[in-house]
Amino acid sequence: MGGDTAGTLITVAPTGAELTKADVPALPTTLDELVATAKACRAAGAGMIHVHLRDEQDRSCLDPIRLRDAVDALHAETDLLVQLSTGGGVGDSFADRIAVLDAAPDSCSITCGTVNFGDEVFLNPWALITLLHAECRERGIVPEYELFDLGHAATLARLLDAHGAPVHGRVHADLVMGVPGGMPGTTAAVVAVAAALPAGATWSATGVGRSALPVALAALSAGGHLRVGLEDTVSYAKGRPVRDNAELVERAAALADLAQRPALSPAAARAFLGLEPTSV
Ligand code: KMH
Ligand code: ZN
Repeated sequence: MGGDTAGTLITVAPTGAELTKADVPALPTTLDELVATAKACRAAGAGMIHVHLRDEQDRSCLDPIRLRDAVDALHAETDLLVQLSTGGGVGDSFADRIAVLDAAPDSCSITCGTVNFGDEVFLNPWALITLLHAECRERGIVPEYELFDLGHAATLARLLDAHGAPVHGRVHADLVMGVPGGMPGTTAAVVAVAAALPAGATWSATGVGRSALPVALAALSAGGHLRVGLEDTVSYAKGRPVRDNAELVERAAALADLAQRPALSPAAARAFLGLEPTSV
């Protein structure tokens, strides 16, 4: 299944594109809040941050200048790997989603197929997937292939067969589980998707909502890595809202310690994903 590293890559997804600050006050929606969140999550054990930005109206924002500013600020203030979302929100155009790469992140998400997304549809046609994959290789950006369904693992295999490996040859996927319309956040689904990945691929998993803990525990036991954050989970336990993103990273790091696969530092995460060490 891949992913048999001695440590655990913990990615924090602090904001997402769907929840509102009014509903979830702990959501970091300004650049200052994002940087403060990144520092706290770094201290708690995160190695990478998965970034969505918001505009003044709290909507998904793919403004190229703001994205560049965010990547620069996160690199200046932390040593986290910076992963930009090319998924954006369901209403974002393909052109804007592709232009995200101009901000030169370390990594970006590439979702490997269309999926029902609650009452909406998250569109990821083959042509968009192949274009993002090719652009990432051209620009030296490490993709993280987002899989919302078992069929997306088949699309990832097809992509690598037809268009070759990503830059540095490392294939890393992220299983996003429990989205209404996607695969369920269950141990059985973790095992099925992990088994369907291309040989040698590594993977993280995140469970939306109440599937957060079952998915994290299943992922650790199956050799996978962890993504946590308010993008996916707003309840820490039944009836108890998450305090902030760092609380979710702390819990993930504690689980990784228990599994005797402690959190990878950003430098170790960089090596794990095949990226060159930073010069600082
Ligand atoms: N906001 C979702 C529609 C990604 O970041 O690449 C898409 C998403 C996936 O969050
Ligand atoms: Zn995302």
